Amino acid sequence: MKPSFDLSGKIALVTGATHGLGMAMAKALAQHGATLVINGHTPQKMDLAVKEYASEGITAYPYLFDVSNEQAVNDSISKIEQDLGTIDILVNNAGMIQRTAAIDMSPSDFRKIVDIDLVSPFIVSQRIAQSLIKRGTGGKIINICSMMSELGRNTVSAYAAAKGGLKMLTRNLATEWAKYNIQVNGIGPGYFATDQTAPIRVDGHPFNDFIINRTPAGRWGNPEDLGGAAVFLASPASDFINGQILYVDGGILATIGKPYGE
Ligand code: GCO
Ligand code: CA
Repeated sequence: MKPSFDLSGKIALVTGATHGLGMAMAKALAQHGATLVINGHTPQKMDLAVKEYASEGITAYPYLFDVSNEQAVNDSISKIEQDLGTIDILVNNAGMIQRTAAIDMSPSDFRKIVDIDLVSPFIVSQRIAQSLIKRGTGGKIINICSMMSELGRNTVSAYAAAKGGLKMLTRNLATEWAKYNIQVNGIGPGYFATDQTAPIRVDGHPFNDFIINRTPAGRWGNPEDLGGAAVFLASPASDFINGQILYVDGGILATIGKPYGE
């Protein structure tokens, strides 16, 4: 039997899907048949995003809510369920980064990053799992992790702590919800050309050359490079895969790196 990557009849919610990696993954899910629900928290960005999806023939159903606000998450998911039905596929993509040396990082900023990048995926996953368990036919949760789920780097202490935590949350939720036929996996993007990395990607910034040299593929990832992994982990083709992080990194984690010029 051919493995199925078909998402027809499924409802997918992608958080933080108004731009960047979230948008690229959301497009891929829709192109494979899913009904697409997008979350964002800025009305103007949301309007632009809906138009961008439409320009590619994709209907995106927009829901504005703050993923770190439990009440807002509960109310919005209930609304989505009334409007469209139970969410089958959740991509916890919304996240934020702050690049500040650990010695200067305020505890309140640290907490804010952990709240968005780690606590929010828990809140949204729990709410959606409650409905999936009630319905009883399973579903898919995909947590967007990072290179920083595995590696440290100067200036990203809170982000790395949160993304490392998200990897373990993935394994833990996979453990607890496997019996309901819910698969919880993660995608760990390497270094991608997005707005988030724009400040460290500018020509002449030492980090730009560093990443290109550090990545066996020799380039930054394009958001579209994530589509295949998202579709795979959302589809029946991955039904016996649970608690894994699939790194889409051009080979970074496979290697210690190489000296410049090699
Ligand atoms: C950084 C980058 C990373 C990436 C990504 C790597 O400052 O090192 O922004 O954090 O965004 O998550 O996988
Ligand atoms: Ca962009």
